[in-house]
Amino acid sequence: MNKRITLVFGEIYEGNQFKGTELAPKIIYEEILKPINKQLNYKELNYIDSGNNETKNNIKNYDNLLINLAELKNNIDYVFKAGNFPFILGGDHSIAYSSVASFIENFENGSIVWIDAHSDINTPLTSKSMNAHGMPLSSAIGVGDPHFNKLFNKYVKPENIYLIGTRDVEPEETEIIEKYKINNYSMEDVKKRGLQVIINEIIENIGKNKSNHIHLSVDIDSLDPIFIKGTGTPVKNGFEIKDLNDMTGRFIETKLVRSLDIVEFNPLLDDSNDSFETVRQVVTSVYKDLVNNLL
Ligand SMILES: [Mn+2]
Repeated sequence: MNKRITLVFGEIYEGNQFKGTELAPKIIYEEILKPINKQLNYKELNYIDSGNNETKNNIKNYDNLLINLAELKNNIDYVFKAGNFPFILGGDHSIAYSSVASFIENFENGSIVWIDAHSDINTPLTSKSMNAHGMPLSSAIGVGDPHFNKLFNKYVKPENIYLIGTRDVEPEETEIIEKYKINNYSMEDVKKRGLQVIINEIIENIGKNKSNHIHLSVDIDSLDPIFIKGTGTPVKNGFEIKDLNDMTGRFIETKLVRSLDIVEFNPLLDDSNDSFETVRQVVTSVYKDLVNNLL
């Protein structure tokens, strides 16, 4: 098979409250992926830029975000059309409007595995912060902001969404999760039932729903803040790095993963460089698993 990974940069910060996440894609590319790629002696790694357009109207970044997310989606569409694997480097989690929209257009009945401390399913009616990175999943199922919904030509079936590691979910989000029967495996569930049991159950359910395709969205704030200070909305009681790497590995081994995001690393909030080391471990693990299993 001649499939190859194409990196898609989502240089976007407008979905969250801090500048900085727009810097992560280039840092991850230069400092982490280029060296691994050399080590693996793997084909040349291509990338496409998106998200650094000038702001016209910065009111809650609405217009600017829509322009940048549309560009990012086009770039991901292009990677799929070329028969390649889009590996999307955020950016804040708003980049997932684009990655999920493109994925679901390409893969009918696809599943979304969302590893995150938050459920990111607020709507403009429920959100307190009005930051778009807390809302992509509401648009993915067609109940979010009407203009952001329009990024989607098709919506994701709510029963095909799997949240893992949640521990900061607002009551209004819980209502949406319950109303639409979204699968929510909280951190409490993970601790009670065990991570492997939950991963097995998700993989089994994806099979039962005859969904042969997965988009994996990895928010770095799923990790415990001990490992990742360099992120805008850390929440305690998160995953160990090893657990996150095991988890992404298990999903990638199914060979059903068609696209993948890594989001919310903010180099400007990383005062000790420890967070960068964490990101290096996570990105390296994911990249090696992709190269070994999919290509
Ligand atoms: Mn998130």
